[in-house]
Amino acid sequence: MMNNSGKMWFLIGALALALPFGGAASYAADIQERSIKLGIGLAEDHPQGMGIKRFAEIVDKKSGGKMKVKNYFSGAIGDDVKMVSALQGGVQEMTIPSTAPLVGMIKEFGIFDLPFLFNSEQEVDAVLDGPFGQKMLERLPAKGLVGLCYWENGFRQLTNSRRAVTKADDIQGLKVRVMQNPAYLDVFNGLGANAVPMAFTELYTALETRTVDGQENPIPTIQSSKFNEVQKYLSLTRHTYSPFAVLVSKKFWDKLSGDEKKILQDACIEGRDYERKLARDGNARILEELKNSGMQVSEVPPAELARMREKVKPVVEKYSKEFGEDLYKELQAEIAKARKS
Ligand code: TK8
Repeated sequence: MMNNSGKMWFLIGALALALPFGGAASYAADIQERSIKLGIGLAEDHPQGMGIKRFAEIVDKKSGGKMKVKNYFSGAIGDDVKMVSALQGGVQEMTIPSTAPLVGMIKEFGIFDLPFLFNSEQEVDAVLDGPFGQKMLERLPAKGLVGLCYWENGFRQLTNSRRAVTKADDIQGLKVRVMQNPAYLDVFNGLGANAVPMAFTELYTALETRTVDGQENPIPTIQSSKFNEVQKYLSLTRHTYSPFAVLVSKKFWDKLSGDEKKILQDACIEGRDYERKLARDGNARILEELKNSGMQVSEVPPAELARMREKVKPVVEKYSKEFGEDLYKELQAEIAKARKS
């Protein structure tokens, strides 16, 4: 039994613990000790890597130090596909893959891989952060995953070790690694490449040993994965925009209280704004650094981009049907709305 002064000290002690971490609100909240393993494919100095460090700090702070996020970088605990299945199995709590590797499981996510959909980041944000993006995330729980929000991988650019690609025909015959889904494969074959699907974790070696000639990824990824060491030519094609989906294991999510869920949800949004800003503010500087490191950077004239678009038209038609014509129309309508505003 506690006496009165014991009770008082107990209360003061509890308050002293709660106050530095946001005061009365977190004192009242239903938060338990949680440990969250979060793995990504990219390196620590990529905006995504810095984003997950920030995410961990936010979760720590909001939970009064109870929820701990432990980060793993550079595919240290598996590639995207492997980590997604670890989430489904409940042996890993979080990962943030590009949406493309999810397509084997939820084919509709392939809609984001259709080339030349988005023109600007403003359109991207409007669609992903709006009802369309949300609707896509709602497909995840049926597969044992919960999607919190979208971060930025970015507009993808083509690199290779053989020749400067400045026109559509230059892609002809290049062996290009693509993300692991059939739409991506067909798009690059449609552009004239020999497309080779491969996990991102194997890509550096494949480029180094010239198992493939090229690959395509956003500028920050090309740098943080050091592809400039093994790729001479970079073409500014912006052919697709890759979102990152912030995923939580549903098995883990279902154990969380409302307060704990809200912490992760809010931290996803704060982390997103931070990560997107880093990626976007860094693009021009990183491109300069890539040039200075010896990469030859080529612009691709609008007329040639239009030819590329023309070449892949049949692929887009085929897959927009496969992913659902209504879904595709809805996406187009959302983009058109964003374009006007
Ligand atoms: C990182 C991947 C990567 C993606 C790819 O895990 O596979 O090319 O762009 O960033 O998600």
